[in-house]
Amino acid sequence: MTVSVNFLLAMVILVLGHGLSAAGETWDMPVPYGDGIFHTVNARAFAADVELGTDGELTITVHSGGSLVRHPQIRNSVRDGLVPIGEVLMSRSGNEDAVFGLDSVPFLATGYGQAERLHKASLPVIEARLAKQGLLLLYAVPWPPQGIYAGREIRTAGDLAGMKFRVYNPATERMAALAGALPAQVEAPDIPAAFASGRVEAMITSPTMGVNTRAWDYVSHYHHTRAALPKNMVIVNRDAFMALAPGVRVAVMEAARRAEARGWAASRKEADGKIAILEEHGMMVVMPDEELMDSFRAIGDAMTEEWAVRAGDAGLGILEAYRRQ
Ligand code: PCA
Repeated sequence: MTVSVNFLLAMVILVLGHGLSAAGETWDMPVPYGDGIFHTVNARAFAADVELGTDGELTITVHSGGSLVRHPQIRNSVRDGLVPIGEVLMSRSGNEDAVFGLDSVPFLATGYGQAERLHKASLPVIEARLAKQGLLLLYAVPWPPQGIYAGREIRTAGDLAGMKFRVYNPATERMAALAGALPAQVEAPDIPAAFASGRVEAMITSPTMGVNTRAWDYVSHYHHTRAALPKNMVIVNRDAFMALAPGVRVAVMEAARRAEARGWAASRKEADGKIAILEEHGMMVVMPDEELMDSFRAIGDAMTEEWAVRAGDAGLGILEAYRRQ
């Protein structure tokens, strides 16, 4: 009898003790893109790693597709501590600070090797600018190279003139404007509706996003221009991060390191398979000839110069470091 009372007591303590450790902190993590997108899959794997690595002391709940916070508000929500952590497209903030827009300057870095070097060259400045806003960078992962979707074949950038063109950051807006197109900022979850309503008729984005939004329902041609590899970044509110126990912080950083490696590897694998899916759905996939590339490179060169002027000395330092590597 005594034994069984003790046993029961032990069970109660065990359950309570487990309850206490399981009742660690929970963080909401808004991410802008949908569940099928590899960035979101990676964010969920990151959250699972954190859960495991902290023994349940920190649980991160990923809210996809802008469901908790819409993309335009995610950065400020993390900065202001409304949510502790979130994912954003780094180059959305390119108007506020040119350095955030560097990875989207067209034709500056068009492959993964270049994108990696550009990221490394810009990382110290990016981290310093984020720190000024009370933000820490946990990891950053590029989208696959950006191509152009349209309802007919584009032979030169000038063919975009007059087209209502979906853009997603200041750099794509500028690129569209320089080509004579009519840029319209449309958030990713709204792309199908924007095409369906005629608000836009062409866009620049990755093969990933083309498949995710069923581009074949609205346009016929995909041009694999590989204009840039814009990155998503996962940022955390520094005060929220510093409030975590030291061991939890270490586990979060380790999960972030793994997420970055996993994300780059996943991104590298995306384009070929997604382009094949576009083709399977009847889209014409255009590998650009020199004329098309030259016309876009001219826009890219102009934008690189504009970027350097806006980014000042820090920007020149980054470009030099990038070109030196
Ligand atoms: N997808 C995001 C940004 C770049 C990309 O490939 C988008 O289209 O919104």
